[in-house]
Amino acid sequence: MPPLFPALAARAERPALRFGDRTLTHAELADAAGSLAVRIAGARRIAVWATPTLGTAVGVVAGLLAAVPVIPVNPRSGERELAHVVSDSAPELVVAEPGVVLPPALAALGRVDSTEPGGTPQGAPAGPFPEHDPEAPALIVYTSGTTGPPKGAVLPRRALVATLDALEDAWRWTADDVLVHALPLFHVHGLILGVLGPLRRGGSVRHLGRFDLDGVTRELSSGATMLFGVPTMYHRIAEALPGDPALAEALSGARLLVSGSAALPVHDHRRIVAATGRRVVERYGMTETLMNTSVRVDGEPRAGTVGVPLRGVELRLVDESGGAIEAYDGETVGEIQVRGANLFTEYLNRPDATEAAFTDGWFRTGDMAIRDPDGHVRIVGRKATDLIKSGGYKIGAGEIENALLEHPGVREAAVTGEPDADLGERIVAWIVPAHAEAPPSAGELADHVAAQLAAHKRPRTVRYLDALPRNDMGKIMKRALHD
Ligand code: MCA
Ligand code: AMP
Repeated sequence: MPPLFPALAARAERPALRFGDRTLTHAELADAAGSLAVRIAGARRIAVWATPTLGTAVGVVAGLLAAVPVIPVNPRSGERELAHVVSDSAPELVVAEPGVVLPPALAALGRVDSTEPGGTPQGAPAGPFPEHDPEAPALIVYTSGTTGPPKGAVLPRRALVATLDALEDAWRWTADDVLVHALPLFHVHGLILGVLGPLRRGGSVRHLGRFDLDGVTRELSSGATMLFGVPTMYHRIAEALPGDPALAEALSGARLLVSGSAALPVHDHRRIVAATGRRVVERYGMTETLMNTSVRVDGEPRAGTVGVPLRGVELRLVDESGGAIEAYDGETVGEIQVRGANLFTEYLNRPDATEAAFTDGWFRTGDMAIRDPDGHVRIVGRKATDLIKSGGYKIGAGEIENALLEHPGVREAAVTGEPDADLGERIVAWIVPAHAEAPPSAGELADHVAAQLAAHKRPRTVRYLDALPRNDMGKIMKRALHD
C-alpha cells in the first residue's frame, strides 16, 4: 500500500502540526514518529493517552508507521470506563507525554514517552517498517451503545484512506489548507479528520488545546483556512458574532467551515451566514463508518442537510420491514444503512454486536432520514432513544444509569436526553433516592458519574421522584418521565 502520509515520507519541510507553541514540520514529524515507531515496533497494540497535545499526534502516527494498532484513550476517563477500555483492548504499552502522571489502571503497562525531534538525531531512520496490510487494524476507537460499556470499533487502514480521500474530493482539501480546531483527540472527528486528515493531504493543523473564540479568531486571521467543530462550538460562535467583529472577519476569510458529530440547527447556520457571508458545510459520520455524506463545496449550499453520499459510499434508506426505500421525495423516512471501504471491520471482542450491526453487508446506522429529490440526505432522528448526543459526544443512557445505581444514595435511576440550545441534548438523571429525607445532591451525582465514566457523561440536570413510571412488565417508561 502506498504511504499513508506522502508528505511525511517525502520529508517535506512545510509545517505539519502546531499545538500551542510546539510545532513540527512533516520532516520533523517523520523523525519524531519514526523514532517512536522503532520503540513500539512489534507490540500487539498500544494505548495513546490522548491529551490534546503534540505527543498524542506523534504517538498515533508512530503506531501507524509501525503498523501497531492504536487505542486513543480519553485522558479524562473515569475509573470504571478506563478499566474497561484497558481490559478489553489489552494494550502492551502506553504512549504519553513526558511527565504526565498516568492512573493506576495503566501502571502495569510499559510506558513510552512520546518524543520530539530534539530528542532524536536529525534524519533518524524512520524504518524500515512492516508492509502495511490495508485490512489490518490501524485504530481502535471506543464508542458508546445504548446499554453496557463502550465498544471498540476496529478501524483498518483502508477505512482511513477511503474516508480522508473522499473528503479531499468533497471539500477540495489540499496541501495548502491549514486546519484549526479544538476537538478531543480520542474520537474520529478530532483525531482522524482533524489530525490524520491534514497529514494525509500534506497540509497542516493547528490545535487550540481547548475551544475558545479568541483562538479561532487568531488562527483564522493568521493563515488558517479551515475550521472543524461540533455544533456546540458553532452555536457558541453564532451567539458571539453580533458582538465580536474580529471573529466575524476571521470567519469571513476562511475557505471552509465544517460542522459534524451532531445536527447543526438551521438557526445557527443562518446566523453565521448572515454575520460572515460564509456557510457552514455539514458532513455526517459515525465512529464505525467514518464519513458517509457531506455537503460538497462545489455544490449547492444546503443548510439542514448532511449532503450527499461521499465518493465510494453506498447509502440506502430502509423501512421497518427491511425493504429499501426508492423514493427521493423529501418525506419518506427510513433508517440509513451504508456500505463501502470507509467501514470498520468489527467491534473488538464482540462478534455478537458486530453481527447485529450488519444486515446483508449493510451497516445499520440507527439514524433515521429522508432524501430530497436532488439526493441530499436530511437526518430526522435516531432509532434508539437511549442514545444521547451531547456536545457532539455519543453517550449511552444505560452506562450512566448503571453508574448512578452504584451510588449509595440512589435506589432507582433513569437517564434521558433533553433538548439543550448549547449542547444539542443535555443529560437528565431521574432519581429515586435511597433515603427520601437525604437525597444525594445533583453535584455529588455529577461528580460520581464523571469519576466513574467521563466528565462529558455527567448529568447536567437531576430530577427527584418518589418512583419511576413503569409498565406492567416493570420496564421504565421513559416517555412518561417528560410528561
Ligand atoms: C465539569 N468538569 C468536570 C465536572 N464538571 N470534571 C469532573 N467532574 C465534574 N463534575 C470539567 C470538565 O472536565 C471540563 O474541564 C470543564 O469542566 C468543562 O467541561 P464540559 O462541561 O464538559 O464542557 P462543555 O462546555 O460541555 O464542552 C463543550 C465542548 C465539548 C467543548 C463542545 O462537548 C466537546 O469538546 N465536544 C466534542 C465532542 C466530539 O469531538 N465528538 C466527536 C465524536 P476543562 O475546563 O478543564 O476542559 S463523534 C465522531 O467522531 C463522529 C465520527 C462524527 O461524526 O464526528
Ligand atoms: P459517534 O458514534 O460518536 O461517532 O456518533 C455518530 C452519530 O453522530 C451518528 O450516528 C449521528 O447520529 C450523529 N451525527 C454525526 N454527524 C451528524 C450530522 N452532521 N448531523 C446529525 N447527526 C450527526
